[in-house]
Amino acid sequence: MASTPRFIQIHREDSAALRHELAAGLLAQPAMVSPKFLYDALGSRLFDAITELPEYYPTRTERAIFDAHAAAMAAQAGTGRTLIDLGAGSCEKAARLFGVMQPARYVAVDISVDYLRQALDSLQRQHPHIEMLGVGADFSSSLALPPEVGTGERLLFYPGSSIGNFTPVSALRLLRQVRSVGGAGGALLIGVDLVKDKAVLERAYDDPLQVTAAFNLNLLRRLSALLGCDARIEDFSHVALFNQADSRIEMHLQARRAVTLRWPGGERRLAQGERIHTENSYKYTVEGFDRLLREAGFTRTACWTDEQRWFAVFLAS
Ligand code: AVI
Repeated sequence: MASTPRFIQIHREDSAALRHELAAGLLAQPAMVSPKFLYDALGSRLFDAITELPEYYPTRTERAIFDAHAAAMAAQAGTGRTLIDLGAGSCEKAARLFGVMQPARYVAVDISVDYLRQALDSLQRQHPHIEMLGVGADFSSSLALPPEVGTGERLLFYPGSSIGNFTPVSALRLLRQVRSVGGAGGALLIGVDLVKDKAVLERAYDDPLQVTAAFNLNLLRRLSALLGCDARIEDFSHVALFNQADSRIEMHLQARRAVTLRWPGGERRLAQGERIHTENSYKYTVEGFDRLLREAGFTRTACWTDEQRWFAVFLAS
């Protein structure tokens, strides 16, 4: 019987590479910064606050789908698997499934094991019969898991529609890697946000309380800290819009006046109204995402949605 989780840190942050990536993005036309920079300690807290907002429907809608259909999902996926939680964070979403899924082993993957330690320690006390492993890995560029994950049948879990933050080409690449990491008999349980009314979408990403604005603007603090430039929050405003042609919500930071960002070795001038593109959140149709899963090599799929068809959970094997 396991009593303490194990932790393995694979990913090491390379600050020179991060600075290089940030500078290259700022110098691009149009300027962009990867959404991964949104998640420092404050950014992660602001994102947690977003998930509590009435306008941000994805979190509660996905939770309702799991509450209504977890037993059916477990019946199809099979119990006693190794549950691999991609981007586990607080591990809360996976923990809610332990009762029905009865995993033999739980592997929580996040960029840093430090985020996982507390959550996994307390989860282990509540579920001493489940072997637990924390893996610090950045799977956004490539998904590789250490041998300690073991040889049990794998169920990969990727909730929250985080797949929407990848371009469809990168999403396909990640899904192919998930299929290969799952191995023979592997399966994937994934949450996907669906296309809906533009007004509903835009309100979810531009809430009246301005929590999403703070989440986006906080990126400027990260920029200043990592790159050593003096990006002033009051010089920018939050913009969120639904790009119908590409089926994605886009977040931008728009210069309120002409701004020059200077850092050691470079500078970027932004005219008034010019934008830094900070995030895409792709919205799929059920048919479109099913096609993507099949293109990635999954052959059997099942899908559950809420009554309004705002969000979908797919099980693919
Ligand atoms: C993490 N990800 C799925 C969120 C989304 O909806 O794309 C990030 C987010 N950005 C603004 N609000 C929430």
